[in-house]
Amino acid sequence: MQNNFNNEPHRRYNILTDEWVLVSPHRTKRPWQGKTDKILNVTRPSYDETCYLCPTNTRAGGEVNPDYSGTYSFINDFAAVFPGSNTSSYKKGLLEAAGETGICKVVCFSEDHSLTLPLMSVNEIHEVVKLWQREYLELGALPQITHVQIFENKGDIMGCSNPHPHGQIWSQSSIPEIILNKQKQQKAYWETNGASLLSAYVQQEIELNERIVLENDHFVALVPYWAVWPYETMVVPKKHHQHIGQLNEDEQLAFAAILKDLTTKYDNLFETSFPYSSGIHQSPTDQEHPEWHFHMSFYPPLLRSAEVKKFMVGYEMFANPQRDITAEQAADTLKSLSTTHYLKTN
Ligand code: H2U
Repeated sequence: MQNNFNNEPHRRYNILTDEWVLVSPHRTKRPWQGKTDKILNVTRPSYDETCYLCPTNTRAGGEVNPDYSGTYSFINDFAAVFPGSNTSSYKKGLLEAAGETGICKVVCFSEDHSLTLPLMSVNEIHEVVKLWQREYLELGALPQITHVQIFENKGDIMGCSNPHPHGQIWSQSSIPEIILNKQKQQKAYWETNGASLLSAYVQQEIELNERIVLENDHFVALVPYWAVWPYETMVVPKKHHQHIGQLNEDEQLAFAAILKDLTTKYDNLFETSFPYSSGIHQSPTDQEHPEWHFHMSFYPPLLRSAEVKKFMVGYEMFANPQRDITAEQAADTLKSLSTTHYLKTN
């Protein structure tokens, strides 16, 4: 490790968003007398008659779920955007607004209410990957859709409304800001170098081997050099794929396998069902985007234990993101953890 980055404050550059993060590793020594969040390790039944997402149950909007097994997706009953919204654009002086349409979906990963991704088999996660592929391709093919955001909120401290294993997809008529930033950076690199920014980055990370947490034939999982969240990771295909729809069968399985191992390590870190928001960033669907290299990011909020959460407040709200432990320290910790789930070793 060059310089004294494990002990001294420094800033790191995010090549994907053109932003900086302040790293202050010496601050991990400060005492914590603030808020703690008790995360309850409850075991859940495979079927819960009060759950909106379990098979055969009636959802909040009155629809009845089929008796599904495996994955199941449906249009969100409380969608943030919907088709046919016809609010027109508005501009008066400095005030500006624009109408937005889209389709929001809920994707159940399994009929089994008690599961989470790390507790599912690779074959079951493979079915989730195939569902994400189908949804991305089908929604992205609609003329009014230019962007498809796949994500999961896991754990109630991440705002997840229900423990049933599920994620969401918001597809919409405009391309959101974070995606536009990442697109700009990747396009500039592509136009100058004729190669994908993330291919070059992954190559460098594999050579250095300081932040790689997991690697298989087709994917790496690493703590990005510019990580903001304490145990943030990024899962990247080694091959330059613009979107998840391009993964062949072998690659889908490798993706499922690395997701299982990574989320298992997360659970093992504090021996709890580890909360996070994860999301897939990939090519918008308005036109061809050769510069895009798809990747999935995990942003977990926990810092020191299952009880102490990182807050994005103060300096982070007013200046720019800041972290305490370095990306290398986080990667070392994650690397050292088992890929056998702690609930399956007892
Ligand atoms: P979160 O757990 O990430 O909040 O996702 C659950 C989504 O499920 C949420 O967006 C939707 C909510 O609108 N939902 C339905 O569409 N129907 C229901 O009956 C309950 C929840």
